[in-house]
Amino acid sequence: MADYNLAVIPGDGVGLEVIAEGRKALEAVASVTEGLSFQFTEFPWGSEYYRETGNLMPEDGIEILKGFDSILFGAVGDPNIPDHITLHGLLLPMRRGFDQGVCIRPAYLYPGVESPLAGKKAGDIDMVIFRENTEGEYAPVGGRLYAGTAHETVVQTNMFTRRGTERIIRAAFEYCVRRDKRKKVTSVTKSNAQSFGMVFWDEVFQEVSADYPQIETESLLVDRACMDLVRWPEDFDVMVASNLFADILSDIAAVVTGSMGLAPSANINPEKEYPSLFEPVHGAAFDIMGKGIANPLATVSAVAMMLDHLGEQEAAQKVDNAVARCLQERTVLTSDLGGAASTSEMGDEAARQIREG
Ligand code: GGG
Repeated sequence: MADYNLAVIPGDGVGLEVIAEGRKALEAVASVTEGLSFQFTEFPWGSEYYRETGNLMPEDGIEILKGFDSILFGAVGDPNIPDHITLHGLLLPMRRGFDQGVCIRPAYLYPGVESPLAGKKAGDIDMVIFRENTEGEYAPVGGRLYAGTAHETVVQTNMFTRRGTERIIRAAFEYCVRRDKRKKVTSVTKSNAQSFGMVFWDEVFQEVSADYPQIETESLLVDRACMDLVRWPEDFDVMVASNLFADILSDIAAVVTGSMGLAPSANINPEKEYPSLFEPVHGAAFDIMGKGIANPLATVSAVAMMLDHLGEQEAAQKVDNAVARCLQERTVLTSDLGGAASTSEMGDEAARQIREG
């Protein structure tokens, strides 16, 4: 048990709405857990800050955040600023600056939640996606020449390092060993087309898998993996994929388990040299921002992942159980799950469940 120093960055759009509920969950769990407390420092970084200063975060933003135990992040994106400016100005510098190479995205079909896929029962879909988080297709490597001319030339290069590739694949296997489930790791690439980077990924997957003979393995092309996520999602246990592929796969996984509003994400610095970052998978959600109807449970589940990473397993379990009870009881739910509750009513219910659990 300890007093944790948390950096809170609500960011943009519905991020501002759901992060307030994430804080409520942390305050609730602290109130029922002996010796656990949190100090919050909130940073107003994001698109408004960009309009005022020309940057999404201060130049020394990474330095400022370095001393915190963890970062709770909302969302980034603005209808009037190009997405590549917002994403590359705030979230990606933190993932790279803090060497958060391991991104963990669980997707579980909870009791009380209906999948859009026919015939799926609670627990049928239960997978954890491991996303390489600092390189691959997100590497800012490339350039643009002769802009606006007939010779306009654009290069965007994927980057795969042995360190980054082996680290994420090994993290997926290690997690699979600890997880009390089917014990299979699926690697997803497109090595028939991407004959350098993804062939390399497949080779590293083979090498690492040799250290885990007790774990079943499979390698799928990304198009096949997308089909299977929709037609046979129960076949997946732990998946591992590159930065872009795993981002897309985790959106499909979130939707087949009932809602983007339930999907949490942990951006982990495995060596714990720097703070890790916890966020909902969803973005700023321009279509519903400001309406107070976003589902905050993805953020509450991200809070549980943060507690687990900090070594507060008992507190993490209290928060996870509270989310499961909210969904099973179905008395207070946001509209994505068929209810009529506001974001803050849903957050209050999660906090009540944590306190009374
Ligand atoms: N809460 C995360 C967020 O703001 N997501 C927006 C987004 O586009 N993220 C891209 C990514 O995670 O790679």
